[in-house]
Amino acid sequence: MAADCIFCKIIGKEIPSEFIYEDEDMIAIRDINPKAPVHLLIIPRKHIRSINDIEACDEALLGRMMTVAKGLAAKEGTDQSGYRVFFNVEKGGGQEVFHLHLHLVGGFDRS
Ligand code: DGP
Repeated sequence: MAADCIFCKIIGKEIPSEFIYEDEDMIAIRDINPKAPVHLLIIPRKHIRSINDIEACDEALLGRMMTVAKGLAAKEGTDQSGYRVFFNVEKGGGQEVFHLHLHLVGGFDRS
């Protein structure tokens, strides 16, 4: 846990937030400022600043984050219509919260 990290505080339940999903390695919450009808954040419990800071020992965790994203997309009903998964990396990449998180954005109406 990192001091003054909002996502560490959410994970530690110091700040209340509904967990859409949780397991021993990660949680998922709804983005407070959604950019689409479905906008989830998949957040590892381990404090990693950004993709720039991942190590070989994190490879399995990152892979599982993708599998969880796929499952959540199906649960949210956006698996067939389509969705995006992405990391913002550091300020220039649009990152605002410096605790690694995978965005899952979907539910677009492209009909
Ligand atoms: P990024 O720009 O990739 O660092 O995305 C951070 C996202 O986190 C941003 O879309 C807003 C969201 N966010 C920030 N603080 C909170 C919070 O306290 N609760 C929730 N649910 N989302 C938050």
